[in-house]
Amino acid sequence: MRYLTAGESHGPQLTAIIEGLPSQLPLGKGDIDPWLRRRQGGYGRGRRMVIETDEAEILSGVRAGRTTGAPVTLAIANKDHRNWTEIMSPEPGGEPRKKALTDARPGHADLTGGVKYRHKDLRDVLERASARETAARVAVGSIALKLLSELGVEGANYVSSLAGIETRVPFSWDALEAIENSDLRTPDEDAAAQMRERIDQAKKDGDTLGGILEVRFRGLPVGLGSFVHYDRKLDGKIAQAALSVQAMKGVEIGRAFENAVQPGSRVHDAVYYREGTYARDTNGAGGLEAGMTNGEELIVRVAMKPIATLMKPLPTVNVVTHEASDAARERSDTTAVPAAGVILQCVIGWVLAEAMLEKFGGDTLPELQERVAAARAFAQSY
Ligand code: EPS
Repeated sequence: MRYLTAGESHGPQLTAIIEGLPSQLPLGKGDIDPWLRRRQGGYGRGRRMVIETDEAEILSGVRAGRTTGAPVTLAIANKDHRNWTEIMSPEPGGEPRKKALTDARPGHADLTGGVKYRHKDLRDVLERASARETAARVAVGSIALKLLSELGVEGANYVSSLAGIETRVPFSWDALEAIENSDLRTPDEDAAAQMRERIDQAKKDGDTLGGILEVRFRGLPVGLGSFVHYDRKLDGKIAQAALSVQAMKGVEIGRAFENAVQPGSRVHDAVYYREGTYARDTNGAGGLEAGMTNGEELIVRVAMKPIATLMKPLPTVNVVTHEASDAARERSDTTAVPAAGVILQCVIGWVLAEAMLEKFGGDTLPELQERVAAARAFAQSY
């Protein structure tokens, strides 16, 4: 299974093509659009989210509510494009360009992307580097999540901390509704209130805020991924997917950073055999051992840096005049931490769905379901 995305932040649309999805997967807009809506949400988002009401158009690969096995094409229109038709036109245009960006924002792709692709209008960089692209990846990932749910796998995401303010209520699968109803994607209302205050202050200060997201999956069969070769290790693939999301800078699987300061006797999860099956009382490994799922809950934590566009800009250099200047101010978000958890669940969901297909194969959903059920039965009786 593979996919490509294309499209600029203020171009006409974002497009994705998925190839290799099994046939007979029940699929419709109703499986995708709620995820796009979730991605747009969260306290601290900017005005672009008021303009857009993201929804996916399914242009191929699905008939009568089921995948056919052919490539699936998805399109998400950028409503804001109507304000940018001339600026984003592929036709040769006049110089100087309107809305040209020359004051590179520290922390964004601007300067390095400009050098690499030899652009002096850094809009040619930022239009694709923008986190708007994650709308396409969420649409794709939502299909992976649908496939996983048909195979008995459920996911969750929540804000573990924002600007150092921690969610103190321990995660529980019963809290999914509370997380969903929270504009900070946390079940801890006291923490949410503090986070809101902190975001309001940052907005006043022209500043931005990062945080830590936690993504979980339960119901994964034993043995997705492999230890036999470096490029088949599932932890490596998950880390790649997480860090490929704009602004993500660190990945932790299970209690990795805490475990690094403890002796092995306090780190590894002892194994027992109870009621005819293997059991563990702890999950410090976060569901992965030697690059394979071990049947425990998958727990991935990801650090997001604050967004690089600051309304009170940092010093930079104008790439045309080479004179000192203030970094460009573009419309942006004070924080997108709550949305980031949604995106991460989708991109990690994709990696898991891919791993399912790699292990179990099959052209159709029923074949996959039979094989996953057989693997679960085997793991029980092993
Ligand atoms: C985003 C769309 C963008 C930004 C943001 C995320 O829209 P615009 O640039 O028109 O405001 O709000 O992108 C960034 C934070 C970034 O650094 O590029 C979206 O759809 O998520």
